[in-house]
Amino acid sequence: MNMKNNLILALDVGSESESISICDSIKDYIDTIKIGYPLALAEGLEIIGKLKDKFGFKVICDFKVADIDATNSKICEETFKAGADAIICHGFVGSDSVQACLDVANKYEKELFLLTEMSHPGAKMFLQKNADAIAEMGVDMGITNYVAPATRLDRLADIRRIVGEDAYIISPGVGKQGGDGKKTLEISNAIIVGRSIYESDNPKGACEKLIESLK
Ligand code: NUP
Repeated sequence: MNMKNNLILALDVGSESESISICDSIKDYIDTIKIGYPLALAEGLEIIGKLKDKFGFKVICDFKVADIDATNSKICEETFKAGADAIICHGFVGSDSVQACLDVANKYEKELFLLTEMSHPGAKMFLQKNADAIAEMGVDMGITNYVAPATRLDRLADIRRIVGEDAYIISPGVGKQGGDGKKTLEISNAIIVGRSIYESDNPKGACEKLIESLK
C-alpha cells in the first residue's frame, strides 16, 4: 500500500459534513485516510464508501480490533464489506485473535496492519514491555504491515529491526503528540497525522507546510 507524500490523514472528526470539507481541502496532497471510531460511530460504516466514491481515497479503518477470534472475524467482515482497504488490529490479544483478522483480510484481498507499541504516554505502562514480542509474533505470522510510534524513535527503530526493511510501517504521533515527521520517515514508510491538519483553520495550508517539512 503506497501513500501519496507518505502521509495518511487521521480523520477523527464527528460528522460527514466536516469530513467532506476537510477531505475537499486536502485531496491534492493526500490519497489515504484513516477512519476510526469517532467518525464511524457518528456516521456509520457507510462513511467509508462515501469518502472513497467522492474522493477516490484508500481507507484504513483504525478499529484496533482486540477481541476473541470469532468476534474479530465478524468485525473484519463488516469493515471490509463496507469497502475498507485495510484494518488495524491489536497484537496484545495474541496470535489466534490476530490470525482471525488476517484470514478475513486475505479473503477480501485487503490489508491488515498490526499495532505493536502505541504512541501515547500510557503505552509505557503495559504495552511497551510486550511490543517487541508482538512485532515478533507478526513476523512469525507473515504479517507485512505494522503501526509503530512516531513519538519514540528509539522504539520505532527497535520495531523496524524486528519486522525488517521490507515491512511497511505507518506511524502516528507526528504533530500534536510531539513526533517529528521527517525523522520518523527515516524509519517508517508513512506518517499518520490528524489534529494538526483537521483542527487547523487552514487544513490545506497545514498539509502543504507539513509536506514541505518532510523534505
Ligand atoms: O499508537 C497509536 N497512536 C495513535 O495516535 C495508534 C493509533 N492508531 N493512533 C491514532 O493515530 C489515533 O487514534 C489518531 O487517530 C491518530 C493520531 O492523531 P493525531 O494525534 O495526529 O491527532
